[in-house]
Amino acid sequence: MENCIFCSIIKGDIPGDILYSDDRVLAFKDVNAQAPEHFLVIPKEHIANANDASDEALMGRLSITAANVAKERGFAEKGYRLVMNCNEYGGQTVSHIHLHCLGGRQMTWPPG
Ligand code: DGP
Repeated sequence: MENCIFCSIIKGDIPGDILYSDDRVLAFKDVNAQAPEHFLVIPKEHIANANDASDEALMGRLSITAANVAKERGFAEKGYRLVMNCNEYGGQTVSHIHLHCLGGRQMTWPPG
């Protein structure tokens, strides 16, 4: 989609620190890391947010990819947090659905 920063990363028009890529999803480091480990997993098709998601296999692929990348990077055993923000109250700032994976430190609850 035009003017979508994550679509531009998928196309290679702007650089991303890519951790994993396959036919349907891409994982890359978050530019504004909130933890020692912080990456995003996105679908390669443009879906704005969780309200627009309907492909169960694709949504599952996002989670499984996050777990696999966390394992590869060596922080899965200690644990991590998966977060998907949706729209204004969820704090979503980029309108291309993405799953955050945060790890490498103790997380707290409740989230802000
Ligand atoms: P959210 O607030 O849930 O919409 O998270 C969007 C995240 O995307 C935020 O943590 C920062 C990250 N981000 C925004 N622009 C870029 C970019 O150009 N490159 C990368 N790698 N991450 C970005």
